[in-house]
Amino acid sequence: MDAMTEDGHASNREQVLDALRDADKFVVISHEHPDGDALGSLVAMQEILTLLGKSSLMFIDSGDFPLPQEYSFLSLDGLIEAPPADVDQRTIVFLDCGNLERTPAAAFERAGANIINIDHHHDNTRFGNVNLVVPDASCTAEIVWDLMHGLGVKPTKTIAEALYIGLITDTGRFMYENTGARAHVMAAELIAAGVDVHDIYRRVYEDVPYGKLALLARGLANVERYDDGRLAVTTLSAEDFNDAGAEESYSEGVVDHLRSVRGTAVAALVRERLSNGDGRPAHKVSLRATDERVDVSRIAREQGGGGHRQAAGFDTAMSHDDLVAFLREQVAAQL
Ligand SMILES: [Mn+2]
Repeated sequence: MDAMTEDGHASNREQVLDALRDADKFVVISHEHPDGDALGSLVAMQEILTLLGKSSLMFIDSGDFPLPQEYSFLSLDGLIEAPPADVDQRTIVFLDCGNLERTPAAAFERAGANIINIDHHHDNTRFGNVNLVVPDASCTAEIVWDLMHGLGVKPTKTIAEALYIGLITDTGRFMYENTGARAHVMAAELIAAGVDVHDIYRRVYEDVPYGKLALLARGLANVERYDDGRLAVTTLSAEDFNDAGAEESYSEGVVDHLRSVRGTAVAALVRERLSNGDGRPAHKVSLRATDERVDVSRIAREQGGGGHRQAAGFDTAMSHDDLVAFLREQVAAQL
């Protein structure tokens, strides 16, 4: 890749390419509540390995279904929802996972596991046997795209569409700070390989179920602003989801409406978990930074979460008042 700002990046890339070439059996896996980059990277890597003649399976936890409807058209060939019987013989490829806590993959953490870790989160814990962490990459799909070239694979339409979805969703359609010339070069190549830009736009950003709009209306109605608007917080309760007829994934994007407001330094969405009562905290907090002095991944890490400087998240059992007090304190400390 052009961006080699990290020590050892080139040798890590070669190590990962060797590991992908040498093994014959894989499981590809990503984080819980997979977003466009997680799913795009998974589907693309699955197809790349399959084209190389490897036996590859793609793991998505059964609890993550139904997938967000905007990605439901992606091909899920090779999907498994539980670890396969021969998991011990397979190399595990983690994509877009900053740490092992953000994956439903406890079953894959075992002694002697051979793990390849491919990611762009700057706070990645380097949990793999081989790690390719490229914080300058706009998305994990961009790293997969680079590896695809290294492996001599030509993008099929499936690969091109999957990588393009990772690219547009993680760059906010080429508008976020992480968007560089490389993202546009990648887009140009994927379009040449068969991506129908308008068709993907319609599938991912239009064709919105009404429940998503109804949930957004609630999210906008519940906004609270603190400290002259520097912190904007909105809340979606289980009742809001129910009243709106919304699925859990429909809250994706709500927080971005708050971030766009003048004077906002940090926007937060606090949503109640609808699924899995397996002892996890009841609320999930998504953070977005608008002020470049603020690193929201630092705030998330204080609570055991993680992410990027401008987008991060964590789970919490705090009361609403305690949570707001915590966020105000953390934002003030960084401004
Ligand atoms: Mn990503």
